[in-house]
Amino acid sequence: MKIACFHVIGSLCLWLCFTGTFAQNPLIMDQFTADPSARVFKDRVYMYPSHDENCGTDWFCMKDYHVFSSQNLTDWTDHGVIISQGTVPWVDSTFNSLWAPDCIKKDSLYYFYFPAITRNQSKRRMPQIGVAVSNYPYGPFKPEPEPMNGVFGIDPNPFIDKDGQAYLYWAAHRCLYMARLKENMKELASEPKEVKNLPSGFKEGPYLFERNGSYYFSFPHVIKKTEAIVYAIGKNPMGPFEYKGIIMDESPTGCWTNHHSILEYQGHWYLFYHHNDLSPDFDKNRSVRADSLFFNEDGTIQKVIPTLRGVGLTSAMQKIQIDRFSKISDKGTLIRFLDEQNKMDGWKTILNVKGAWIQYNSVDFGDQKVKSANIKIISEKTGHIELRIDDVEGPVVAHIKITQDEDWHIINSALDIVPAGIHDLVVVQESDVPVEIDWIRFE
Ligand code: FUB
Repeated sequence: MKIACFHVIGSLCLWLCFTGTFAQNPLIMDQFTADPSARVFKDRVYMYPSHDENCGTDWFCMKDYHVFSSQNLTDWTDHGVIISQGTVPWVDSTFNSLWAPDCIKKDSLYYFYFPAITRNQSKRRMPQIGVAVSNYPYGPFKPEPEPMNGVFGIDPNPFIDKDGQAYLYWAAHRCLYMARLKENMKELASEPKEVKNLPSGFKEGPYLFERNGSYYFSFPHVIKKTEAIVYAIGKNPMGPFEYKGIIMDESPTGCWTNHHSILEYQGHWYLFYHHNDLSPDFDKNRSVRADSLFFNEDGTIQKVIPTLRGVGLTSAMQKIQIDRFSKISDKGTLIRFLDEQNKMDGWKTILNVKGAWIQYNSVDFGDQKVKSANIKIISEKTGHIELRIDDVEGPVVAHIKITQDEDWHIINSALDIVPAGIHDLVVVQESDVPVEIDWIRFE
């Protein structure tokens, strides 16, 4: 799972970057990304994440922002850097403090909101929130010379209601705040007001959206040890909001932060969030993910269970990274990094014993065009695996003889049956010979 990217010339990068093919979680594999604010602009999803780096300290290091976009939630284009701390007049770039951003369109302009530590503060080092404006969702964005007046804090989230009134939500002092925005989207039209009646405890990263006349106010909240994502519902963008519960439990991998956005795209709802998939030992280097989100009939939100498979279809003719599985056998299947020293190379699947299996859902085989399967594999002995569809007991698509080779090699095998349309793919170990699989691709 690698991405190639041409050189990006500052914020002038428009469509210069190669389109990667990442159907799975995490969505971006060539850099650390966090705090995804996903928006639909002109039938395309644009994702504005923070950009984590490892600067050798034990804290966040965030110097710039990229924007990514996708039409199918599978293939993501990196449009390059849209804002860099050194080019924003009011930002103190010794702090590497470009935390969670968001973007919204009003009339024909795109307003990008971002927090940072400002220059010219005497003692207080409280971040402020600034705005940058563009004619396009992918930039170039022109930052305002000064941060917004009176907005001290992080994690800005703009919202425009159906009547055209705009609002800004943000986090400060472990609490959440809101205010109306002026027509120009750059100034507050009302005094900041704390969002009340929320559960006690650390809160940040607010995200407000409207559905069927209800205003969903969602936010990361430390209930036990780390951040869960929770929500409240109100009848007005300024509340009051009634607390409703958890959208996503705290990270099973121990990532302390989570930060999200929720959007409807082509009739489906999605939760964008982050975990620390590519940096299991340092949770300040995070990676964005997406999973489907569903509502109950009464408008409440069903809990989202994080998956590796993520969202979107994977073409059978792309490299199918089966380690981003949907289901896995109870015994005999392991997932490991391909190279512990280069984690961005991704993962491999190890099928250790006969009967071990792994399932990868929603593979698009198209219109009966595929004739054979390529599998990138390592095996110390000869053996057999089967490719099945739909289920571990489903029809056998290919019975593949594994040749012995301790180096990665590609085996090509003709198909016994030629699937068409969308199927779940299952790889089943048919011998007691351990095999390591990087990817499978049909042709
Ligand atoms: O990315 C830095 C900070 O971590 C964000 O601003 C918070 O929401 C948390 O995700």
